[in-house]
Amino acid sequence: MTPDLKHIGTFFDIPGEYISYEVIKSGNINQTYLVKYFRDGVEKPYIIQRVNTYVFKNPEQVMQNISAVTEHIRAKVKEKQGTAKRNVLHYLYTPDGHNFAYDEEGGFWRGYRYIDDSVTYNTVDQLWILEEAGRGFGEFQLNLADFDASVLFESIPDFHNTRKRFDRLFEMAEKDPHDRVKDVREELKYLRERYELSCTLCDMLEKGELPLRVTHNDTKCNNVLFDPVTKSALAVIDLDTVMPGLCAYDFGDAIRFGANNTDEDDPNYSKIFLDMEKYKAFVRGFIGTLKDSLTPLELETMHLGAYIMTTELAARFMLDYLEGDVYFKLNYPEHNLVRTKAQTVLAKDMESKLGEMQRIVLETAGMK
Ligand code: GN1
Ligand code: MG
Repeated sequence: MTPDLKHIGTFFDIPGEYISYEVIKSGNINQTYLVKYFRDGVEKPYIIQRVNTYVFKNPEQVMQNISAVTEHIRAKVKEKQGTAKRNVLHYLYTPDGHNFAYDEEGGFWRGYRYIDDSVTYNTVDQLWILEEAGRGFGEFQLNLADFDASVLFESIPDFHNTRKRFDRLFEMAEKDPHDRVKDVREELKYLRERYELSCTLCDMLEKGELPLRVTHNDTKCNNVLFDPVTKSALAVIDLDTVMPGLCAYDFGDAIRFGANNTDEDDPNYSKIFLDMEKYKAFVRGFIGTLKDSLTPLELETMHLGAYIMTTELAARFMLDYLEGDVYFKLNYPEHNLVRTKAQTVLAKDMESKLGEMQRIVLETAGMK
């Protein structure tokens, strides 16, 4: 069912004449639309999103986080470059000053101006894109290094608490409400065997061995906007999950997604492996940018973030499959099953490469 986007646009008083919309397919949680208006003789594109309030229970808090983080980055970039016009998003405001609006059915909407001529890359086969995405996410973290994390709400509690994620999965596997455990026996066994390894980073965080930073927490490379001409990263988007977290989670999720040889949900499992050239390219950009701001232990454990983000997501996809597909959007009925298997295959491949992965990070940081 398609909502009336022309009507939604009126909540934000978008100037000009409504022309059309198209559905943006990427993203597993929110519904995203590219909406076009005609103004001053040209087409003006906007992104309009309906936020998934099953996932984000308190969407107004999410918008407060986004606004605080966006303004902080805007000021930082302006200080450095004189202008931040194309480096942060401009959210749409309602006449009464909110950066969100509810529709008549209670749906939660927000929007922003599309940054002119910016592009994203969904699958990455060119190494410069990965390196530049790494630099973009690295800069993002540097820009937030002095941000007061205490003003942030936890938009999804325990988002990367791997231990809790696994515990929830194992509980659901006991209940098996949809009789689906039989489809994931092998993957479940693997995750059980790797439970302690997967909890390494969250245990170190709990013991205070790793510092909590303000992190993005969902660092797919299609969350970086690029300038197609200069080929540089312009802005980091999808700030719904900006929260205190570990640097290794941002590093790891980006590797999990971007350095996979294929799509994260490729049903052709034989194509799935960690491409070490892609890995190196992202490390150059990300670690190259952040190395002086990280502790030796963060650098020594960074590579584990990639493995852990992969087993954690395998556990999350599996949990959703066992629970009856309530969280992630599906393109077909077995989508969560395929995603679970694909992430498990990737984790197994990474496991065999952990030594080399660590060596590359340390070498790039000048520690070897
Ligand atoms: C979800 O919707 P999207 O693509 O931004 C999910 C991430 C997962 C990702 C897997 C809030 O992100 O954590 O890594 O799918 N976001 C949330 O593709 O759960
Ligand atoms: Mg996201």
